[in-house]
Amino acid sequence: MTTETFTLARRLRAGDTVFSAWCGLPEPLVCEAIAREGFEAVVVDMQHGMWDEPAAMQAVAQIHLAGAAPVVRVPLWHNSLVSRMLDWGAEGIIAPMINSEAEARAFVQVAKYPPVGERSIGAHRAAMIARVPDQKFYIPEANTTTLSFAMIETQSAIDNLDTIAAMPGIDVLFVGPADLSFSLSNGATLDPHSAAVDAALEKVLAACDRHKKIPGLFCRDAERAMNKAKSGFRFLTVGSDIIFLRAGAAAQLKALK
Ligand code: 3PY
Ligand code: MG
Repeated sequence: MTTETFTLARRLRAGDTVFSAWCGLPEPLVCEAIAREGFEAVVVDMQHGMWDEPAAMQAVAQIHLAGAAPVVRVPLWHNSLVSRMLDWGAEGIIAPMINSEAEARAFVQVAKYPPVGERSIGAHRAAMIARVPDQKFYIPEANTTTLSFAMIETQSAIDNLDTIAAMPGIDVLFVGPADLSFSLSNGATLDPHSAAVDAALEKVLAACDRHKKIPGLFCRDAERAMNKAKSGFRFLTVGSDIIFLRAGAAAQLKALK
């Protein structure tokens, strides 16, 4: 018996492109409703979103039961949450601001079991979510059935792209274009679509190609996501729950005028 219900890693490793939703509102039902519209993955954003741990644990289960892959972005420098969220059934973990080889290694230590890292044993909830009898079935495959996303969002990360991408156990280089634009311009420009960001995206694609890693990108809308999927990015997030909600409310209000 295998963890066949974990589909995201298998699909991305096979070369598929996956579009994901992104949720910051701390309500599992919002994630479930969005997943049920047909998104293939949903990110629970514990960095800038308002999630606490019990709600995030519930969201992971509800996203999975709604047929999408749950991915969690942990808060900055919260490596202890990485294996916790994997233990609760996340198929992928996004770690913000991975700027150096040492930070990539520290992330892998908690995200992957030996011999790749030192993730601690205790995946009882993940085994339930994966619908296997117990963790003995989940653990041997977990290094390949779950994904580590290193966020590339600073000048230092761009400078250290090759050592981050080469790190065994880092599966995805996931670009945060807002922080990246701010860092590349030394705090002068916040523009996720800037020419400097686009140039850095080409470097990320090339590093992924060299090191056989999966390129990912945060996008504010479907147009940008489609456009960047064409250039080679394969895990693309589209908007967010709050963007969808505000756009829906604004459109209805406008129609009343
Ligand atoms: C960024 O663009 O910096 C992100 O982290 C996306 O949420
Ligand atoms: Mg960011």
